[in-house]
Amino acid sequence: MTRVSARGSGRRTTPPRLRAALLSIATGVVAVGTTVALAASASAGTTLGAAAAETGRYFGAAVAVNRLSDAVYVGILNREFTSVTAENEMKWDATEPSPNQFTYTGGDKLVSHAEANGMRVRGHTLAWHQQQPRWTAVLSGTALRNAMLNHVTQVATHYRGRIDAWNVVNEAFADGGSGGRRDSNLQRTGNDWIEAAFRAARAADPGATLCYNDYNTDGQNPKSNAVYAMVQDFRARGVPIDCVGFQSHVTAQSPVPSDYQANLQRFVDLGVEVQITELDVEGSGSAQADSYSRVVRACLAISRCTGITVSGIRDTDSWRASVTPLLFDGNGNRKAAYTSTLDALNAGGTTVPPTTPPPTTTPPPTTPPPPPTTSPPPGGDCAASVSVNAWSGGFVATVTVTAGPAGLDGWVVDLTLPSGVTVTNAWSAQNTGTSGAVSFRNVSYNSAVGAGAGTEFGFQGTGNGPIGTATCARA
Ligand code: 9MR
Repeated sequence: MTRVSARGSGRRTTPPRLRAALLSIATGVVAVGTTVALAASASAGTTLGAAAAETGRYFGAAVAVNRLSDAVYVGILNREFTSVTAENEMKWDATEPSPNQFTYTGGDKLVSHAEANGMRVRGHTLAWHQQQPRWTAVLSGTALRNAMLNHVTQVATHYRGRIDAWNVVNEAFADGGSGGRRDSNLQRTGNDWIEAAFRAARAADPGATLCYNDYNTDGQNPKSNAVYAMVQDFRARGVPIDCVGFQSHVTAQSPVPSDYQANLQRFVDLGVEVQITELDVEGSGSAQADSYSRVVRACLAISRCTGITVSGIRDTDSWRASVTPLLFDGNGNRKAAYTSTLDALNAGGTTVPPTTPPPTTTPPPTTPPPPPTTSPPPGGDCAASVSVNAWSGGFVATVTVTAGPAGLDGWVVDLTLPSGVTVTNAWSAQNTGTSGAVSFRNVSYNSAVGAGAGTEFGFQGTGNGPIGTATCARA
């Protein structure tokens, strides 16, 4: 394992190449003094990645796997960048084209390329209203919630230990002045879907920095205020969020706001780190160069702004190619924006605080998934049947409560979990206890169940089953 880190601040450590650059700078300072230290900095700062490393930051790019066969593209990537973000390869449509059938071909190639070249990986993205597979379109309610949580868990588990930061949830807030959530199929599963996704991601990969990522949040405005309120609430309630990603798509209509830095700072003051995640700037020449420089300087002024990612390499690689938003032209030549970015990185700033080692974690067990368990059919007040979707080290359980002939107005389901199994998250029921004897009580909307009818709730956990038999009683 090459990386370790503390909760909430660069949870994994620096990859080998970056670490070597940092070490050589530190050694220069200690052993030989200022002159040599400057020489080491000057030499280290001839690329974006090395210049950012001088202050402990990464400099990354969104990468499309199908371009890894382009020698010019790969040459720039390997020379300049110390982090990669999957442009599309880790999205829901790419990784789970059919329900519970996962394909990691593109994402795995990207991670392997990054690891072979000492780069970090930003995972993008686990839960988003766009780029979902077709099959989610017919789902809603508990079924969609379960599918989302299973997706988060499976993908984060697959990449556990190899992802520096995950964009767990992407673009969940509405544009404009409403200051509220975006309406989406995920939002309609209940307002708590975002925290459920973060809890699932933490359980699946405890070492990854977990980020909420959005656009049009670059200054203080109704949208960023709404994200701010969510982060404040999550931190107060212990929902596992470590980071906020600011996409920073700069256009003529949406220039770098004057309070860009102050806005980053107020999020840092909530206890999260911030990252610039999809930076690109419409335009050309000195105006474009100046905008890049302003964003970089703002990040470097904030010690817990831990890295910057641009949303591609050459202008022609961009999803907005027509507005030439990137640092290299279509031929791979450095633009004025490249020089201003490099200069801003080399001008220095705050240093990202050092990280501390994570708690020791036990390796994931490898026993087979537990079978579904069922309680006796309803003869009395109610019955509970459990179906389990398990993988090595974790599971999602869906429980159906079926009312007996008299119907129900309140119910409780009891389970005794085997040693090593812990409930991390429940939905459509309130749990008491997380291990051993655990009870799940109805929430307000599903207390009443008609005679012979059923209602569903679910929970997610770590460890390996069997889960045990569920019993249901009138509450
Ligand atoms: O760069 C991505 C592009 O290749 C895709 O066609 C596009 C489809 O939505 O998504 C682009 O990236 C998006 C990113 O994942 C999230 N922020 C906005 C970007 C544009 O939608």
